[in-house]
Amino acid sequence: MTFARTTDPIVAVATASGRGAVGIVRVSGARLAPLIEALCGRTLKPREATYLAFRDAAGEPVDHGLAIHFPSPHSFTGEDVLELQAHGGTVVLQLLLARCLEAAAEADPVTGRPRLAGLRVAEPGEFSQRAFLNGKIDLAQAEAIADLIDASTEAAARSAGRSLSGAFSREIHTLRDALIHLRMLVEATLDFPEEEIDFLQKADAAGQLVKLQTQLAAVQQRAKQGALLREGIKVVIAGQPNAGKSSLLNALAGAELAIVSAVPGTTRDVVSQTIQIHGVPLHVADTAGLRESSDEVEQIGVARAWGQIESADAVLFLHDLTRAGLPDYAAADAEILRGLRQKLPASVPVLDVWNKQDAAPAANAAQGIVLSAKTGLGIEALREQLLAMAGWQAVPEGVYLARARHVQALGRVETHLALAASHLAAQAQLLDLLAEELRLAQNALNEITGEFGADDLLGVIFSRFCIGK
Ligand SMILES: Nc1nc2c(ncn2[C@@H]2O[C@H](COP(=O)(O)OP(=O)(O)OP(=O)(O)O)[C@@H](O)[C@H]2O)c(=O)[nH]1
Ligand SMILES: [Mg+2]
Repeated sequence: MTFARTTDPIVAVATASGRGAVGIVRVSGARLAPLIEALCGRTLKPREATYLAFRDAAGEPVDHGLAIHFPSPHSFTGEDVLELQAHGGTVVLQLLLARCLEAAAEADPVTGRPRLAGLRVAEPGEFSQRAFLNGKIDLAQAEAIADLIDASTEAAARSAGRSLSGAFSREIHTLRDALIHLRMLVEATLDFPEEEIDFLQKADAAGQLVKLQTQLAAVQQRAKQGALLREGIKVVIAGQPNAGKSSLLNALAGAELAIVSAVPGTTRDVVSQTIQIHGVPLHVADTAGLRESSDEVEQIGVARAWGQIESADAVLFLHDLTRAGLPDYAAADAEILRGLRQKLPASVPVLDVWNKQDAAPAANAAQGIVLSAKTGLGIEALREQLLAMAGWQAVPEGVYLARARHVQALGRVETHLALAASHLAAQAQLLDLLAEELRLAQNALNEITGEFGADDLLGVIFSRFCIGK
Protein backbone atom coordinates (compact mmCIF):
# COMPACT_ATOMS: atom_id res chain seq x y z
CA MET A 1 0.00 0.00 0.00
CA THR A 2 1.19 3.48 -0.70
CA PHE A 3 0.24 6.16 1.73
CA ALA A 4 -0.20 9.07 -0.63
CA ARG A 5 -3.59 10.48 0.23
CA THR A 6 -5.64 10.50 -2.94
CA THR A 7 -9.34 11.16 -3.05
CA ASP A 8 -10.13 10.05 -6.61
CA PRO A 9 -13.23 7.91 -6.71
CA ILE A 10 -12.29 4.24 -7.18
CA VAL A 11 -14.03 1.14 -8.47
CA ALA A 12 -13.10 -2.56 -8.44
CA VAL A 13 -14.51 -6.04 -8.62
CA ALA A 14 -14.46 -7.00 -4.94
CA THR A 15 -14.97 -10.73 -5.33
CA ALA A 16 -12.44 -13.34 -6.50
CA SER A 17 -12.10 -13.81 -10.24
CA GLY A 18 -13.72 -16.90 -11.67
CA ARG A 19 -17.26 -18.17 -11.72
CA GLY A 20 -19.54 -17.76 -8.74
CA ALA A 21 -23.20 -17.32 -7.95
CA VAL A 22 -22.67 -13.71 -6.97
CA GLY A 23 -19.98 -11.16 -7.75
CA ILE A 24 -19.60 -7.67 -6.34
CA VAL A 25 -18.49 -4.42 -7.94
CA ARG A 26 -17.69 -1.75 -5.41
CA VAL A 27 -17.34 2.01 -5.90
CA SER A 28 -16.00 4.44 -3.29
CA GLY A 29 -15.84 8.21 -3.56
CA ALA A 30 -17.57 11.43 -2.69
CA ARG A 31 -21.12 12.19 -3.93
CA LEU A 32 -22.06 9.02 -5.77
CA ALA A 33 -25.72 10.04 -6.27
CA PRO A 34 -25.42 11.01 -9.98
CA LEU A 35 -23.62 7.74 -10.75
CA ILE A 36 -26.24 5.73 -8.86
CA GLU A 37 -28.97 7.47 -10.84
CA ALA A 38 -27.32 6.50 -14.14
CA LEU A 39 -26.56 2.89 -13.19
CA CYS A 40 -29.71 2.06 -11.25
CA GLY A 41 -32.21 4.48 -12.78
CA ARG A 42 -33.31 5.64 -9.32
CA THR A 43 -32.05 6.82 -5.97
CA LEU A 44 -31.30 4.25 -3.27
CA LYS A 45 -32.27 4.27 0.38
CA PRO A 46 -29.15 4.24 2.55
CA ARG A 47 -27.92 0.75 3.49
CA GLU A 48 -30.93 -1.02 1.98
CA ALA A 49 -30.58 -3.73 -0.64
CA THR A 50 -32.68 -2.94 -3.72
CA TYR A 51 -33.23 -5.45 -6.50
CA LEU A 52 -33.01 -3.72 -9.86
CA ALA A 53 -31.49 -3.71 -13.33
CA PHE A 54 -27.99 -2.31 -13.82
CA ARG A 55 -28.33 -0.21 -16.96
CA ASP A 56 -26.04 0.46 -19.87
CA ALA A 57 -25.81 3.83 -21.65
CA ALA A 58 -28.93 3.08 -23.69
CA GLY A 59 -30.89 2.17 -20.55
CA GLU A 60 -30.78 -1.56 -21.36
CA PRO A 61 -30.02 -3.98 -18.49
CA VAL A 62 -26.44 -5.26 -18.25
CA ASP A 63 -27.55 -7.59 -15.44
CA HIS A 64 -30.04 -7.67 -12.58
CA GLY A 65 -28.98 -7.74 -8.96
CA LEU A 66 -28.86 -5.95 -5.64
CA ALA A 67 -27.61 -2.41 -5.25
CA ILE A 68 -26.67 -0.98 -1.85
CA HIS A 69 -25.63 2.57 -1.10
CA PHE A 70 -23.62 3.24 2.06
CA PRO A 71 -23.48 7.04 2.39
CA SER A 72 -20.42 8.56 4.03
CA PRO A 73 -19.29 8.21 6.79
CA HIS A 74 -21.09 4.95 7.58
CA SER A 75 -19.28 2.76 5.10
CA PHE A 76 -16.19 0.59 5.02
CA THR A 77 -14.00 3.31 3.53
CA GLY A 78 -15.71 6.21 5.27
CA GLU A 79 -16.59 7.65 1.83
CA ASP A 80 -19.81 7.10 -0.12
CA VAL A 81 -19.78 3.46 -1.18
CA LEU A 82 -21.95 1.75 -3.80
CA GLU A 83 -22.06 -2.04 -3.95
CA LEU A 84 -23.52 -3.78 -6.97
CA GLN A 85 -24.14 -7.48 -6.37
CA ALA A 86 -24.47 -9.06 -9.77
CA HIS A 87 -24.10 -12.57 -11.17
CA GLY A 88 -20.59 -13.85 -10.58
CA GLY A 89 -19.12 -14.35 -14.04
CA THR A 90 -15.89 -12.76 -15.15
CA VAL A 91 -17.45 -11.21 -18.24
CA VAL A 92 -20.55 -9.87 -16.46
CA LEU A 93 -18.45 -8.24 -13.77
CA GLN A 94 -16.00 -6.73 -16.25
CA LEU A 95 -18.96 -5.33 -18.22
CA LEU A 96 -20.36 -3.84 -15.05
CA LEU A 97 -17.00 -2.38 -14.10
CA ALA A 98 -16.63 -0.86 -17.57
CA ARG A 99 -20.18 0.49 -17.31
CA CYS A 100 -19.33 2.19 -14.01
CA LEU A 101 -16.33 3.91 -15.61
CA GLU A 102 -18.43 4.91 -18.63
CA ALA A 103 -21.33 6.24 -16.56
CA ALA A 104 -18.92 8.21 -14.37
CA ALA A 105 -17.55 9.98 -17.43
CA GLU A 106 -21.03 10.80 -18.89
CA ALA A 107 -22.27 14.35 -18.50
CA ASP A 108 -24.81 14.76 -15.75
CA PRO A 109 -28.03 16.12 -17.31
CA VAL A 110 -28.44 18.64 -14.46
CA THR A 111 -24.94 20.04 -14.07
CA GLY A 112 -23.47 19.18 -17.47
CA ARG A 113 -20.33 17.92 -15.69
CA PRO A 114 -19.16 14.28 -15.46
CA ARG A 115 -21.32 12.31 -13.05
CA LEU A 116 -18.28 11.17 -11.09
CA ALA A 117 -15.15 12.88 -12.37
CA GLY A 118 -11.91 10.92 -12.18
CA LEU A 119 -13.35 7.46 -11.38
CA ARG A 120 -10.58 4.88 -11.86
CA VAL A 121 -9.93 1.24 -11.11
CA ALA A 122 -8.61 0.82 -7.55
CA GLU A 123 -5.06 -0.25 -6.72
CA PRO A 124 -4.69 -3.41 -4.61
CA GLY A 125 -5.60 -2.68 -1.02
CA GLU A 126 -6.85 0.79 -1.81
CA PHE A 127 -10.28 0.36 -0.20
CA SER A 128 -8.58 -0.72 3.05
CA GLN A 129 -6.07 2.11 2.71
CA ARG A 130 -8.93 4.60 2.56
CA ALA A 131 -10.58 2.99 5.55
CA PHE A 132 -7.30 3.54 7.41
CA LEU A 133 -6.77 7.11 6.17
CA ASN A 134 -10.34 8.00 7.09
CA GLY A 135 -9.92 6.59 10.58
CA LYS A 136 -12.36 3.67 10.15
CA ILE A 137 -9.68 1.13 11.05
CA ASP A 138 -6.10 1.41 12.27
CA LEU A 139 -3.01 0.00 10.64
CA ALA A 140 -3.01 -3.25 12.64
CA GLN A 141 -6.63 -3.85 11.60
CA ALA A 142 -5.91 -3.04 7.95
CA GLU A 143 -3.13 -5.64 8.03
CA ALA A 144 -5.50 -8.11 9.68
CA ILE A 145 -7.86 -7.84 6.68
CA ALA A 146 -5.10 -9.00 4.37
CA ASP A 147 -4.09 -11.71 6.85
CA LEU A 148 -7.66 -12.95 7.20
CA ILE A 149 -7.96 -13.27 3.43
CA ASP A 150 -4.58 -15.02 3.22
CA ALA A 151 -5.12 -17.24 6.27
CA SER A 152 -4.26 -20.84 5.41
CA THR A 153 -5.40 -22.46 8.64
CA GLU A 154 -8.45 -22.15 10.84
CA ALA A 155 -6.30 -20.99 13.76
CA ALA A 156 -4.75 -18.26 11.61
CA ALA A 157 -8.17 -17.13 10.36
CA ARG A 158 -9.56 -17.00 13.86
CA SER A 159 -6.69 -14.95 15.21
CA ALA A 160 -6.77 -12.60 12.20
CA GLY A 161 -10.46 -12.08 12.93
CA ARG A 162 -9.54 -11.20 16.49
CA SER A 163 -7.01 -8.60 15.29
CA LEU A 164 -9.48 -7.22 12.77
CA SER A 165 -12.14 -6.75 15.39
CA GLY A 166 -9.62 -4.61 17.22
CA ALA A 167 -8.62 -6.92 20.10
CA PHE A 168 -4.93 -6.38 19.39
CA SER A 169 -5.37 -2.63 18.84
CA ARG A 170 -7.31 -2.31 22.09
CA GLU A 171 -4.45 -3.87 24.03
CA ILE A 172 -2.03 -1.51 22.32
CA HIS A 173 -4.30 1.40 23.28
CA THR A 174 -4.41 0.22 26.89
CA LEU A 175 -0.62 0.19 26.97
CA ARG A 176 -0.50 3.58 25.29
CA ASP A 177 -2.92 5.12 27.80
CA ALA A 178 -0.88 3.83 30.71
CA LEU A 179 2.25 5.19 29.04
CA ILE A 180 0.67 8.60 28.47
CA HIS A 181 -0.32 8.73 32.10
CA LEU A 182 3.22 8.03 33.17
CA ARG A 183 4.63 10.56 30.72
CA MET A 184 2.23 13.14 32.09
CA LEU A 185 3.69 12.67 35.58
CA VAL A 186 7.26 12.82 34.36
CA GLU A 187 6.70 15.90 32.21
CA ALA A 188 4.94 17.61 35.09
CA THR A 189 7.89 16.96 37.36
CA LEU A 190 10.25 18.27 34.68
CA ASP A 191 8.23 21.44 34.17
CA PHE A 192 7.88 22.25 37.83
CA PRO A 193 11.10 21.16 39.46
CA GLU A 194 10.57 23.59 42.31
CA GLU A 195 7.31 21.95 43.34
CA GLU A 196 7.43 20.68 46.84
CA ILE A 197 5.60 17.49 46.10
CA ASP A 198 7.50 14.87 44.28
CA PHE A 199 4.93 13.80 41.75
CA LEU A 200 6.85 10.75 40.74
CA GLN A 201 7.12 9.30 44.17
CA LYS A 202 3.67 10.27 45.26
CA ALA A 203 2.08 8.79 42.19
CA ASP A 204 4.25 5.68 42.42
CA ALA A 205 5.76 6.16 38.96
CA ALA A 206 8.09 3.23 39.53
CA GLY A 207 5.15 0.98 40.36
CA GLN A 208 3.29 2.19 37.27
CA LEU A 209 6.30 1.46 35.11
CA VAL A 210 6.63 -2.08 36.44
CA LYS A 211 2.93 -2.66 35.80
CA LEU A 212 3.33 -1.37 32.27
CA GLN A 213 6.26 -3.71 31.66
CA THR A 214 4.21 -6.66 32.91
CA GLN A 215 1.31 -5.77 30.62
CA LEU A 216 3.70 -5.35 27.73
CA ALA A 217 5.21 -8.79 28.32
CA ALA A 218 1.75 -10.38 28.07
CA VAL A 219 0.96 -8.56 24.82
CA GLN A 220 4.37 -9.47 23.43
CA GLN A 221 3.82 -13.12 24.13
CA ARG A 222 0.47 -13.20 22.38
CA ALA A 223 1.76 -11.19 19.43
CA LYS A 224 4.77 -13.49 19.06
CA GLN A 225 2.48 -16.48 18.91
CA GLY A 226 0.36 -14.67 16.35
CA ALA A 227 3.37 -13.92 14.17
CA LEU A 228 4.32 -17.58 14.40
CA LEU A 229 0.83 -18.62 13.25
CA ARG A 230 1.09 -16.26 10.33
CA GLU A 231 4.65 -16.87 9.24
CA GLY A 232 5.61 -20.25 10.64
CA ILE A 233 9.23 -21.45 10.77
CA LYS A 234 11.57 -23.19 8.38
CA VAL A 235 12.80 -26.63 9.44
CA VAL A 236 15.59 -28.31 7.48
CA ILE A 237 16.23 -32.07 7.66
CA ALA A 238 19.95 -32.71 7.30
CA GLY A 239 22.26 -35.66 7.78
CA GLN A 240 24.35 -38.32 6.09
CA PRO A 241 23.09 -40.04 2.95
CA ASN A 242 20.60 -42.86 3.50
CA ALA A 243 19.71 -41.80 7.07
CA GLY A 244 16.06 -41.59 6.04
CA LYS A 245 15.63 -37.83 5.54
CA SER A 246 13.27 -38.19 2.60
CA SER A 247 11.37 -40.90 4.46
CA LEU A 248 11.00 -38.53 7.42
CA LEU A 249 9.68 -35.70 5.26
CA ASN A 250 7.14 -38.10 3.78
CA ALA A 251 6.14 -39.35 7.23
CA LEU A 252 5.67 -35.79 8.52
CA ALA A 253 3.72 -34.73 5.44
CA GLY A 254 1.70 -37.93 5.24
CA ALA A 255 2.41 -38.19 1.52
CA GLU A 256 5.03 -39.67 -0.79
CA LEU A 257 6.62 -36.38 -1.81
CA ALA A 258 10.32 -37.19 -1.95
CA ILE A 259 11.95 -40.21 -3.62
CA VAL A 260 13.08 -42.83 -1.11
CA SER A 261 15.60 -45.48 -2.09
CA ALA A 262 18.27 -47.67 -0.57
CA VAL A 263 20.83 -45.96 -2.79
CA PRO A 264 22.81 -43.38 -0.78
CA GLY A 265 22.75 -40.02 -2.54
CA THR A 266 19.20 -40.33 -3.87
CA THR A 267 18.03 -36.80 -3.08
CA ARG A 268 19.63 -33.96 -5.00
CA ASP A 269 17.05 -31.21 -5.30
CA VAL A 270 15.54 -29.73 -2.18
CA VAL A 271 11.99 -30.97 -1.60
CA SER A 272 9.92 -28.65 0.60
CA GLN A 273 6.50 -29.04 2.10
CA THR A 274 4.51 -26.95 4.53
CA ILE A 275 2.91 -29.02 7.27
CA GLN A 276 0.52 -27.82 9.96
CA ILE A 277 1.01 -28.73 13.57
CA HIS A 278 -1.86 -27.40 15.72
CA GLY A 279 -2.36 -24.73 13.09
CA VAL A 280 1.27 -23.59 13.08
CA PRO A 281 2.78 -23.77 9.59
CA LEU A 282 6.17 -25.49 9.47
CA HIS A 283 8.02 -25.27 6.19
CA VAL A 284 10.00 -28.53 6.12
CA ALA A 285 12.82 -29.07 3.63
CA ASP A 286 14.38 -32.44 2.75
CA THR A 287 17.94 -32.09 1.49
CA ALA A 288 20.69 -34.14 -0.14
CA GLY A 289 22.76 -36.33 2.20
CA LEU A 290 25.89 -34.47 3.30
CA ARG A 291 29.11 -36.12 2.13
CA GLU A 292 32.11 -35.57 -0.12
CA SER A 293 31.22 -36.74 -3.60
CA SER A 294 32.87 -36.88 -6.98
CA ASP A 295 29.48 -36.87 -8.69
CA GLU A 296 28.94 -33.39 -10.09
CA VAL A 297 25.16 -33.46 -9.65
CA GLU A 298 25.44 -34.73 -6.09
CA GLN A 299 27.94 -31.95 -5.29
CA ILE A 300 25.38 -29.40 -6.42
CA GLY A 301 22.77 -31.12 -4.25
CA VAL A 302 25.08 -30.96 -1.20
CA ALA A 303 25.79 -27.26 -1.84
CA ARG A 304 22.04 -26.66 -1.98
CA ALA A 305 21.59 -28.55 1.27
CA TRP A 306 24.05 -26.23 3.02
CA GLY A 307 22.25 -23.26 1.46
CA GLN A 308 18.99 -24.49 3.03
CA ILE A 309 20.66 -25.06 6.37
CA GLU A 310 21.94 -21.48 6.44
CA SER A 311 18.40 -20.10 6.19
CA ALA A 312 16.84 -22.57 8.67
CA ASP A 313 15.02 -21.57 11.84
CA ALA A 314 15.60 -25.10 13.17
CA VAL A 315 17.55 -28.15 11.94
CA LEU A 316 16.65 -31.81 12.37
CA PHE A 317 19.99 -33.62 12.35
CA LEU A 318 19.03 -37.13 11.30
CA HIS A 319 21.07 -40.18 12.29
CA ASP A 320 20.77 -43.84 11.33
CA LEU A 321 20.55 -46.17 14.35
CA THR A 322 21.42 -49.23 12.23
CA ARG A 323 24.78 -47.73 11.32
CA ALA A 324 25.54 -45.88 14.54
CA GLY A 325 28.14 -48.46 15.62
CA LEU A 326 29.98 -48.65 12.29
CA PRO A 327 33.50 -47.28 12.05
CA ASP A 328 33.58 -43.80 10.50
CA TYR A 329 29.86 -43.24 11.12
CA ALA A 330 30.37 -41.10 14.23
CA ALA A 331 33.28 -39.29 12.62
CA ALA A 332 31.16 -38.35 9.60
CA ASP A 333 28.40 -37.10 11.91
CA ALA A 334 30.92 -35.07 13.90
CA GLU A 335 32.16 -33.49 10.68
CA ILE A 336 28.58 -32.50 9.75
CA LEU A 337 27.98 -31.11 13.24
CA ARG A 338 31.08 -28.90 12.90
CA GLY A 339 29.65 -27.56 9.64
CA LEU A 340 26.26 -26.93 11.27
CA ARG A 341 27.84 -25.05 14.17
CA GLN A 342 29.87 -22.97 11.76
CA LYS A 343 26.98 -22.03 9.47
CA LEU A 344 24.24 -21.57 12.03
CA PRO A 345 23.76 -18.77 14.55
CA ALA A 346 23.66 -20.06 18.12
CA SER A 347 19.95 -19.21 18.33
CA VAL A 348 19.03 -21.86 15.73
CA PRO A 349 18.29 -25.14 17.50
CA VAL A 350 19.69 -28.41 16.16
CA LEU A 351 17.66 -31.43 17.22
CA ASP A 352 19.28 -34.89 17.09
CA VAL A 353 16.87 -37.43 15.65
CA TRP A 354 17.71 -41.14 15.46
CA ASN A 355 15.86 -43.00 12.73
CA LYS A 356 15.17 -46.68 11.88
CA GLN A 357 14.25 -47.69 15.43
CA ASP A 358 12.31 -50.65 13.97
CA ALA A 359 15.48 -52.15 12.48
CA ALA A 360 17.62 -51.58 15.56
CA PRO A 361 15.28 -51.81 18.55
CA ALA A 362 18.09 -52.51 21.02
CA ALA A 363 20.27 -49.59 19.95
CA ASN A 364 20.48 -46.65 22.29
CA ALA A 365 20.67 -43.10 21.10
CA ALA A 366 23.04 -40.90 23.05
CA GLN A 367 20.51 -38.09 23.08
CA GLY A 368 17.58 -36.73 21.10
CA ILE A 369 14.48 -38.33 19.69
CA VAL A 370 14.29 -41.93 18.56
CA LEU A 371 11.79 -42.77 15.84
CA SER A 372 11.01 -44.83 12.80
CA ALA A 373 10.02 -43.04 9.63
CA LYS A 374 8.92 -46.43 8.36
CA THR A 375 6.50 -47.45 11.11
CA GLY A 376 5.62 -43.97 12.34
CA LEU A 377 6.81 -44.67 15.88
CA GLY A 378 7.98 -41.46 17.54
CA ILE A 379 6.67 -39.18 14.78
CA GLU A 380 4.01 -37.68 17.04
CA ALA A 381 6.64 -36.93 19.71
CA LEU A 382 8.76 -35.26 17.04
CA ARG A 383 5.83 -33.10 15.97
CA GLU A 384 5.32 -31.93 19.55
CA GLN A 385 9.03 -31.25 19.88
CA LEU A 386 9.01 -29.24 16.64
CA LEU A 387 6.18 -27.12 17.95
CA ALA A 388 8.11 -26.45 21.14
CA MET A 389 11.22 -25.57 19.12
CA ALA A 390 9.15 -23.11 17.10
CA GLY A 391 8.34 -21.41 20.39
CA TRP A 392 4.65 -22.24 20.29
CA GLN A 393 2.73 -22.04 23.53
CA ALA A 394 -1.04 -22.13 23.47
CA VAL A 395 -2.35 -18.92 25.01
CA PRO A 396 -5.67 -19.51 26.77
CA GLU A 397 -7.16 -16.14 25.77
CA GLY A 398 -6.26 -16.75 22.15
CA VAL A 399 -3.65 -15.00 20.08
CA TYR A 400 -3.88 -12.11 17.65
CA LEU A 401 -2.53 -12.61 14.18
CA ALA A 402 0.38 -10.22 14.47
CA ARG A 403 3.18 -9.59 12.05
CA ALA A 404 6.92 -9.63 12.50
CA ARG A 405 6.81 -5.83 12.33
CA HIS A 406 4.49 -5.72 15.36
CA VAL A 407 6.73 -8.06 17.33
CA GLN A 408 9.75 -5.91 16.49
CA ALA A 409 7.95 -2.71 17.50
CA LEU A 410 6.93 -4.31 20.82
CA GLY A 411 10.57 -5.30 21.31
CA ARG A 412 11.59 -1.66 20.91
CA VAL A 413 8.95 -0.62 23.44
CA GLU A 414 10.44 -3.16 25.84
CA THR A 415 13.96 -1.77 25.36
CA HIS A 416 12.85 1.83 25.93
CA LEU A 417 10.87 0.89 29.02
CA ALA A 418 13.87 -0.95 30.44
CA LEU A 419 16.04 2.14 29.90
CA ALA A 420 13.31 4.30 31.40
CA ALA A 421 13.26 2.06 34.47
CA SER A 422 17.02 2.43 34.91
CA HIS A 423 16.78 6.23 34.65
CA LEU A 424 13.92 6.28 37.12
CA ALA A 425 15.91 4.25 39.60
CA ALA A 426 18.89 6.57 39.22
CA GLN A 427 19.36 10.19 40.28
CA ALA A 428 16.85 12.95 39.64
CA GLN A 429 18.98 14.63 36.97
CA LEU A 430 18.23 11.77 34.60
CA LEU A 431 14.58 12.80 34.38
CA ASP A 432 14.84 14.23 30.87
CA LEU A 433 16.38 10.97 29.71
CA LEU A 434 13.51 9.13 31.37
CA ALA A 435 11.01 11.38 29.58
CA GLU A 436 12.77 10.76 26.28
CA GLU A 437 12.72 6.97 26.68
CA LEU A 438 9.01 7.05 27.46
CA ARG A 439 8.43 9.20 24.39
CA LEU A 440 10.35 6.73 22.21
CA ALA A 441 8.42 3.83 23.75
CA GLN A 442 5.18 5.52 22.79
CA ASN A 443 6.38 6.18 19.24
CA ALA A 444 7.16 2.48 18.84
CA LEU A 445 3.66 1.59 20.10
CA ASN A 446 2.07 4.07 17.72
CA GLU A 447 3.84 2.46 14.77
CA ILE A 448 1.74 -0.65 15.33
CA THR A 449 -1.59 1.06 14.93
CA GLY A 450 -0.26 3.72 12.55
CA GLU A 451 -1.18 6.55 14.85
CA PHE A 452 1.46 9.19 14.76
CA GLY A 453 1.13 12.70 16.06
CA ALA A 454 3.44 12.72 19.05
CA ASP A 455 2.81 16.45 19.02
CA ASP A 456 -0.84 16.12 19.94
CA LEU A 457 0.37 14.16 22.90
CA LEU A 458 1.55 17.39 24.43
CA GLY A 459 -1.99 18.66 24.09
CA VAL A 460 -3.33 15.58 25.81
CA ILE A 461 -0.76 15.82 28.55
CA PHE A 462 -1.46 19.47 29.08
CA SER A 463 -5.22 19.14 29.25
CA ARG A 464 -5.02 16.19 31.61
CA PHE A 465 -2.48 17.97 33.70
CA CYS A 466 -4.72 21.03 34.07
CA ILE A 467 -7.75 18.98 34.94
CA GLY A 468 -5.71 16.94 37.36
CA LYS A 469 -4.49 20.01 39.16
N1 LIG B 1 13.97 -50.02 8.57
C1 LIG B 1 13.86 -48.75 8.27
N2 LIG B 1 14.31 -48.29 7.10
C2 LIG B 1 14.19 -47.00 6.82
C3 LIG B 1 13.57 -46.08 7.71
N3 LIG B 1 13.59 -44.83 7.16
C4 LIG B 1 14.17 -44.99 5.95
N4 LIG B 1 14.54 -46.28 5.75
C5 LIG B 1 15.21 -46.81 4.57
O1 LIG B 1 16.47 -46.19 4.43
C6 LIG B 1 16.78 -46.03 3.05
C7 LIG B 1 17.08 -44.56 2.78
O2 LIG B 1 15.93 -43.79 2.98
P1 LIG B 1 15.80 -42.31 2.39
O3 LIG B 1 14.60 -41.71 3.02
O4 LIG B 1 15.87 -42.34 0.93
O5 LIG B 1 17.12 -41.69 2.99
P2 LIG B 1 17.76 -40.23 2.73
O6 LIG B 1 18.39 -39.80 3.97
O7 LIG B 1 16.75 -39.34 2.12
O8 LIG B 1 18.88 -40.60 1.68
P3 LIG B 1 19.60 -39.62 0.62
O9 LIG B 1 18.55 -38.88 -0.13
O10 LIG B 1 20.35 -40.57 -0.23
O11 LIG B 1 20.50 -38.74 1.39
C8 LIG B 1 15.59 -46.54 2.28
O12 LIG B 1 15.83 -47.84 1.87
C9 LIG B 1 14.47 -46.49 3.30
O13 LIG B 1 13.46 -47.44 3.04
C10 LIG B 1 13.09 -46.59 8.96
O14 LIG B 1 12.54 -45.91 9.81
N5 LIG B 1 13.27 -47.95 9.18
MG1 LIG C 1 16.67 -38.41 0.37
